[in-house]
Amino acid sequence: MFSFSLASHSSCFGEPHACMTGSLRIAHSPKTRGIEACKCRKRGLQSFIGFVCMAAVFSFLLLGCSSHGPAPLDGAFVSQGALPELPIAKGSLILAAVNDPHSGKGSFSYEGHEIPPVIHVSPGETLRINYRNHMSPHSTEQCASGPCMNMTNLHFHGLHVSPASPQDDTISMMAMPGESIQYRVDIPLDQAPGLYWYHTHPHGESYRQALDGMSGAIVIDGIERYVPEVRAMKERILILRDAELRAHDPHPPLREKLVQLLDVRCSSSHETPERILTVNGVIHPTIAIAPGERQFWRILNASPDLYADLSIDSEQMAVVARDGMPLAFHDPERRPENVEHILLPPAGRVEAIITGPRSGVRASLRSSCVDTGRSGDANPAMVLADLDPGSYAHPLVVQSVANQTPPVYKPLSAAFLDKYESRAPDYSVRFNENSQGAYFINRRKYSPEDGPMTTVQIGDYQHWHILNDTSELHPFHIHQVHFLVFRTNGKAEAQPEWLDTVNVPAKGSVDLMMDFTDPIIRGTSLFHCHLLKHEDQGMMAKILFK
Ligand SMILES: [Cu+2]
Repeated sequence: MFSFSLASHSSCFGEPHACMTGSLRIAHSPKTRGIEACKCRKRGLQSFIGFVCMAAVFSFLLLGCSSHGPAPLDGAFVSQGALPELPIAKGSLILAAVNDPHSGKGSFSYEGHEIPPVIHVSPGETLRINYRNHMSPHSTEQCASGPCMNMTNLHFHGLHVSPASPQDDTISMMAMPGESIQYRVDIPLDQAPGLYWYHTHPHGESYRQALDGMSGAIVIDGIERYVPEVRAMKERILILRDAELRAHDPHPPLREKLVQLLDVRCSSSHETPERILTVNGVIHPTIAIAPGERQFWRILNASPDLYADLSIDSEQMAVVARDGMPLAFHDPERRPENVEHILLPPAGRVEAIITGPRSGVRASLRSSCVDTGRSGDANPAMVLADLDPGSYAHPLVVQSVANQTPPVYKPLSAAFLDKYESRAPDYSVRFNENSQGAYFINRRKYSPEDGPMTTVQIGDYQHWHILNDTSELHPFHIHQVHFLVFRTNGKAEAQPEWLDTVNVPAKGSVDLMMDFTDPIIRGTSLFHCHLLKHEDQGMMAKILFK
């Protein structure tokens, strides 16, 4: 149907600077000039470029110029272009788990498109999801212990909600292919407003489903009550997910070049990078922002195992919230804080005010190399997106309706914190591995039949000590609970932060003050490593909140 002669025209489609418009645009940007796919006039590159253009055309036709942003990455050979906006769902929705008809991979389907919505819900409301498992009982994919069974469920990561059915129950709620589950999640009135997320949590299959992109953002509305200045700003959701470099990519160097894969050997890991990070499904998109314009970016690392150490050339990020929790939530005096970079482990979120670089200055959002340790995966530096004043057409400010509910604060005095921080740990968690590549917590491998590894009485705070006995990083996560990270490797944090997922250094430790005060959180729940391959292989344990 198409031949390489298409690409031997003086430009792919008569445009010297773009293969085509729309979601599959392969656009030039000054930072990537010299590596773009569309330099069709360079004869030495004709065959290669011809293939790229043909693949783009083919993908374009397959996917029908969807107005819902880019196609899934495996459909789009190269999909650099403007950052797509994501569909929005309000509080009550039908979500289906499906197998993509082309790749066979797991995917969420919402309103007929394989693009997970950003779910908006307010404190005091109920989130209702009719979750239907339309995946095949005969998977073509491999999970932790063989072919995937395509069982699935949902976890509402970071929300302070009940771990009992029909809420954030990832233990007994499970839909096999053909089954549905109904979630009714009561969002507490004092839920901190910010960026949370939903992802599947079937033990043994979590990694595969997260890698396939079965996740989405949840916004608890009302952050402007804590940070009034964001109300007048253009808001953007940025979801980082994975694109494979080698498995299905006939020309891996192109993807590597698109993200300017650098510092491959910065890590003590000897592994070769296998994946890169995309933003809202696009490799190295451009984000329109005028010089001096302030935008509110809400960034989620939805990768099952890649860290993102984020920075923006020439600009600082003014952090507003971490893991959904506004900095002001526990300290009404705290204002947005400028940082040069911020480390997001898998599952981590940051919300920050970003200022457009001054006129004539080019800037990119980057992830620096993260040394994941001797037995960790390669986690190289790459460019995630370009900030683009040139593509800025008109003011994009969306005036949100002001939430009139007064903010709830939860301040804790220094003396109060010191009481918990100075006492001996109430509980210790040890991440272990063995030489056969098995993963444990406190030398136990998780089994769904296990009873709780520990029981806590709801109503108080506790000091937890998390030790990493291994030669690689592990992010610690506990469901339904935020904790204050007050010590790393035995050293007091200069600025302790409230998180729900924290990196634990290789052969190191963190000390946490767990907030077990919420009477809603009663029942059996989970804590685990958020490198989901490790979780699938047993680095998880149950906790009973009594
Ligand atoms: Cu781990």
